[in-house]
Amino acid sequence: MSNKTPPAGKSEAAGTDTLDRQNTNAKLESLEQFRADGTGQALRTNHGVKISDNQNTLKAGPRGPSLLEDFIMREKITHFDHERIPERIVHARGTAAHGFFETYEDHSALTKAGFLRDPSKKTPVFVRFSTVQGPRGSGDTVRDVRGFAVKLYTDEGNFDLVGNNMPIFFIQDAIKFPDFVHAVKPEPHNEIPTGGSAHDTFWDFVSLVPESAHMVLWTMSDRAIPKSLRTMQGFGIHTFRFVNGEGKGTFVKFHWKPKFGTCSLVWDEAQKLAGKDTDFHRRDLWESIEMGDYPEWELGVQIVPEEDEHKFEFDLLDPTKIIPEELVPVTPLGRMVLDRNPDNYFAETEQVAFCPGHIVPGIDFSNDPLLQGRLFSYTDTQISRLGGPNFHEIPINRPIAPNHNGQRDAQHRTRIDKGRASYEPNSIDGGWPKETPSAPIDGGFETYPERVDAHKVRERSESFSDHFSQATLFFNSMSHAEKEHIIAAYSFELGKVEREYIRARQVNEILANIDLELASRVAANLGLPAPTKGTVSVKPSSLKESPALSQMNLLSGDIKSRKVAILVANGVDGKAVAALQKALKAEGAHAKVLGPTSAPVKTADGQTLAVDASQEGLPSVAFDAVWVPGGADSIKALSADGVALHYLLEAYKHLKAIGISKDGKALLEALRLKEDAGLLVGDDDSTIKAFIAAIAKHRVWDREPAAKAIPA
Ligand code: HDE
Repeated sequence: MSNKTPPAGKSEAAGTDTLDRQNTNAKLESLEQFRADGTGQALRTNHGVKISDNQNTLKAGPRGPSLLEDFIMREKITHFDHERIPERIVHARGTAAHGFFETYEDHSALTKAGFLRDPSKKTPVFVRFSTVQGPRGSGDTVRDVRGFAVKLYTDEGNFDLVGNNMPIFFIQDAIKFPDFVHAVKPEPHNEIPTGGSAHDTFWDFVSLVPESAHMVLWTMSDRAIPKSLRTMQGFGIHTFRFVNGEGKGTFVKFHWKPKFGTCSLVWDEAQKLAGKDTDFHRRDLWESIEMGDYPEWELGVQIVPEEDEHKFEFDLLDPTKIIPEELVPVTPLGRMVLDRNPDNYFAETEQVAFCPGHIVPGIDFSNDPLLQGRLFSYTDTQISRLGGPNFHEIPINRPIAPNHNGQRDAQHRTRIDKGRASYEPNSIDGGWPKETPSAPIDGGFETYPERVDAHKVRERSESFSDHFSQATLFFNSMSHAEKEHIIAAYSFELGKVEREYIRARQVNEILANIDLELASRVAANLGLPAPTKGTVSVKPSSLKESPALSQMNLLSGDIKSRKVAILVANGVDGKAVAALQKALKAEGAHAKVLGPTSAPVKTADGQTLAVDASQEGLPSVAFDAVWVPGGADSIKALSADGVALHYLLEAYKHLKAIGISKDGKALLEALRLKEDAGLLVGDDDSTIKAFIAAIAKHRVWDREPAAKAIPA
């Protein structure tokens, strides 16, 4: 053993980190070794032996018993036996994509986080979207919160922003999470319902826990049935803290705003889609990336200086409250683009492990008691889900920053650590790896030195006690149509609750404290007496409305990436089809020609027109709008075809834009549908223009009362 003093090592911050920054791309490339392609390769065992027969087990004679010595068969079956890992307890059903984040400018006045300082840098991201209640195989379009979890592989380590598509949560304290999840998950005796909250245990719990009132209202709103994953907002929910190079802290709330606008399905459409295309959301995400309609969001923050912490009517640490954007606008920081689909669902989407505790220098936590509990839960859950503490070595979880330390061994360790010293301090390995002092940039992580001077208590702060004023604010901020949907959603869900005392408690002790009109309308639908007053005195929010909460105000204004069905049959006007396709393409929308079957049709002038699918194969719920071009024979055929008639009726009921050639008036008459702002008859350019404008409005809301009167 040498007794010489080991050479003094350089500070890692000054040396290796600078180099690492330059080498980010090289590191990303080194991850390539984990992506495998079997093209041109021999079939081999996991240990590299070429296989000569993958059809037959080794047997004692062609009709004899199988032999235990068949290591090839045993390896294959053993691996198969263990293919599934425990699914996530919540957020089990998910889908994900790769992309990048880039900051618009240097935000170092706010934070020293490197990925928010250098506009020339593209930080790789992996984003997983999920539903919460249902298991892995459940439907995409159920009424539920959506997870919106972003892993940013920054040069300074991974930053996971593990949020949802709603800006608040059901409970205020982490200790209630298992209770909440047990209540919302399928009931224990029969494992029903799959993917929904319309059942007794959920409503029992939330009607007993008034802090859930605001979030339950959000889940009864259209936000819980998003049109697609790329038309959802995302939120970090908790108040976090930015810390700049001078050590100054600022409270922030994270927001993701989608480029394609924020919009939803209608309830009947969501329910039908759950059967017709269980994979509706994941398919849309996948296809939009394949087609080059890259989903994009703007990351922004609401900024609250520390000295303003107590200036609000609510507590910044209470996760059941928003900061209305009218009080603190969202400051844009940068943009995130998803431009690559995963290669392998299991290796990436299933094995990705998010943890709100994964932060980088420049970002820190607040004392939100829900966030504090989450910091424990996520690492713990990965240990059982991914089989041990080395889940950070799974390729999708690896940071691109180096991660040397003294942690060793345990199940599934893949790194072969060199050197003798797995402890710190050491002198044998030159003292490496060493601590990096905190610094204005590129320093080691240092927790924000918030002063804490208190008694140890199990208590809820008095400032967390208002559970209703922001729920009322949300309800008051909705458009007429959105309010009607909320009333319908409560009525639907509570209508499935078997115990009447639970329905009554939700109406009288929760809804009546939010809005009496809401409570009495729901009560009437349930056959309960209408409450005349609330059960608690609520100090109303001084803000009467927050327009930023209504999705009516959050559309993109264009029709990029929207999908239009063109219904055709033999004898269709081929030129009209081509003109519409051209006009839609110019707007970035996608048209699909749908025939009575998948076979091509003949146009009026004798040409062959290829169809993309049959009308039955791609139902109206898969589209944003429908167009019926002219051609007397085509119209005649469609008018006598129940599938085509149902197609139009359904699109009408789901408040979609519909364009019909003048030739097709008979179709409308047969269905007894009347022209309106989104049901347009004509063939000229101005009709096409009006059709495009109607699609951009997403739905024809004024049609809703008329649509309700039409048979389902
Ligand atoms: Fe989670 N949550 N959660 N959660 N959560 C999980 O972690 C938990 C909460 C969220 O795509 C689990 O890896 C506790 C709020 C998302 O992989 C688990 C509490 C928000 C995802 C867990 C909360 C979320 C999860 C299950 C209360 C919005 C999916 C599997 C203290 C800000 C991430 C897993 C992905 C997943 C625990 C509350 C969002 C069990 C204890 C609030 C998006 O660890």
